[in-house]
Amino acid sequence: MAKEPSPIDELTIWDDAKAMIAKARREGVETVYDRLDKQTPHCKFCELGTSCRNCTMGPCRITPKMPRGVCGADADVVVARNFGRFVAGGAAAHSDHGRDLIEVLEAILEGDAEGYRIKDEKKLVRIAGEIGIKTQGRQLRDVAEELLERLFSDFGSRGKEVSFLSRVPEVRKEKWAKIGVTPRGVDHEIVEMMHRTHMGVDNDAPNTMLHAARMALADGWGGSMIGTELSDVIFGTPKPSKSTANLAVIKEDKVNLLVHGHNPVVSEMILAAARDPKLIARAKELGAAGINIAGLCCTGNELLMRQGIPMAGNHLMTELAIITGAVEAVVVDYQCIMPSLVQVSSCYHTKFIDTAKKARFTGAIHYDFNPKTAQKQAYEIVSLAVEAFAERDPSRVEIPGQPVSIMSGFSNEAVVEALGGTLTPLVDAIAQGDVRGAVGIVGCNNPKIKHDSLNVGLAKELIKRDILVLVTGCVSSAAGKAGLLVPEAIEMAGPGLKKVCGALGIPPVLHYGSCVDNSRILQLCAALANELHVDISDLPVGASAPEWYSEKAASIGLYAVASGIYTHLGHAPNILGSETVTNLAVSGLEDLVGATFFIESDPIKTADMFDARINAKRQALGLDK
Ligand code: CUV
Ligand code: SF4
Repeated sequence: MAKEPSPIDELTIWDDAKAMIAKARREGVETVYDRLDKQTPHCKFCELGTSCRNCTMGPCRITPKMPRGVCGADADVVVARNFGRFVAGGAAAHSDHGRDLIEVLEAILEGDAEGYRIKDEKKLVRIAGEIGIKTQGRQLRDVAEELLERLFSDFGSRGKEVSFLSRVPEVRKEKWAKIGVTPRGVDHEIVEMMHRTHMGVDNDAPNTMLHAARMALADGWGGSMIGTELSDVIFGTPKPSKSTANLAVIKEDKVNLLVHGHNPVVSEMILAAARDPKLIARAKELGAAGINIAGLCCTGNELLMRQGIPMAGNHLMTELAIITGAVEAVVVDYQCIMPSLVQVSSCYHTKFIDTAKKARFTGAIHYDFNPKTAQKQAYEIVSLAVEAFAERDPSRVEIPGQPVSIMSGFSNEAVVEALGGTLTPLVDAIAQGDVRGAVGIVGCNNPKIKHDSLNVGLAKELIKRDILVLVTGCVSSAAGKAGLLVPEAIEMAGPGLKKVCGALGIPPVLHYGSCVDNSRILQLCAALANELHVDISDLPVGASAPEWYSEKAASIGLYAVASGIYTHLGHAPNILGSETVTNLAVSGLEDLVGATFFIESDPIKTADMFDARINAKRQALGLDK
């Protein structure tokens, strides 16, 4: 007998989402929620992390009655290996994205990337200098070429440490060296993890876990940081700007093209093509008022941060956006793109277009996007979207609600500028207690958790307590829709935060970018620690991924902890089958790196935990008596 579908009110906090889930049910379109119902209950062994498929003597399941796999591996070894490979997936995803940006920079320097250029030359020179490249009296091109070589070599296996460790406080680097987690090279650490987790290699759970930390650090201070910094160099460093969010940014009278994925290399070109007068004229010929580019997930964040495009929604809104019936095309690059979007698109007139050789979707229109031909390809893609407008069925269009205003574009450069050129005013505000501390709320949605309930619940609870919130990834759309990303949101904040943000004209929740841009938060923490001559773990800061789902989020969480940042997860990763691994994550790491994970599903209790931690750190710094 088929199960009753879950009541819509329990699935999401948003009216726009509820309206589209109801429409999907009426129209018989399957969504993530239907599939979750079918997959529930999940495999208990996999949930606990105690199933192993690493060789064909197995697969093995570990239980009290069968405490060892065929090879002899116990629950600790199996759980640690599984977690190690899980984090490897995330570190690889961010870092391969980072490498793609180096390749675009290379193509620009070789004159092979029409349409792309170095937009922020000053930043290129600055970051080159930061990693020890001589910049004075040299041509931009020479500096850029050396930077390119250095960043490529950060992926390799000859280095002693990735370049951007130059930003890390010395005390932190000493801690890493002492426990052997200094990240040497991005690919090096990821490959070594695959090696260690082969049968018969690393059979000591804590040892595997430490390597997972090292690999995550190679992501945060390596692959992701390269992704962020080169995106700024090529497409411009974000500055505060206004935009809008939620499904109502999709316009009934326009050609709507949604960009989805993570890498701005494709979507920036799509946006440029959408401004082509010929394409706009053609759209008008077909009866549309124009061409509207809106964002989903992190590609959306990248374009929102730099170009101010509106944000249609986060991870759990991606299917629902198409269900409006008003989307002519979804153009994707890679990561977090549910393969179901091909099926959902086929229920409407929507063209689903993939653009990366390494991320193809059966049933999609494929473009082998590359810097050399990007301009022409982007033109063709937007043209496909425009022509699809003629196929739209107006009787199936329903766009719920009204867009909400948001403010975005808070790079560290922009924040420092807003503060008058240095971080000192922020340090002073923290010292005086107006800003008691800061927490980065990051990561995804997960259909197991009421959509955005924790993301929004936690942000609101923290700003009430004068804790500044920085958001990235899918939490940013959530915060935006909740009205937290505008200066007026200070009305929801505590008195101290209200005073400081009010004076600066900024929101109490700052949109810091996409998932790779969590590296901006790392950099900020390092800069604050350096300014105060302390370690990152001494700062009154925290991180949280309330509704995370992805391997990437696990890597982010782990590099945050390994960098000394106390980190919350709304639900546990699949490690609970090992007491050793679980205890290490939630307490043992404190002694090693000065921070741990904590797992909590209630936003108020989570805020209490951050509060207590921030108080303790403030006292230790002598800020509060
Ligand atoms: Ni990279 S990783 S669901 S889009 S934040 Fe969004 Fe952000 Fe998680 Fe994915
Ligand atoms: Fe089983 Fe060991 Fe093979 Fe894993 S590696 S499947 S535990 S025999």
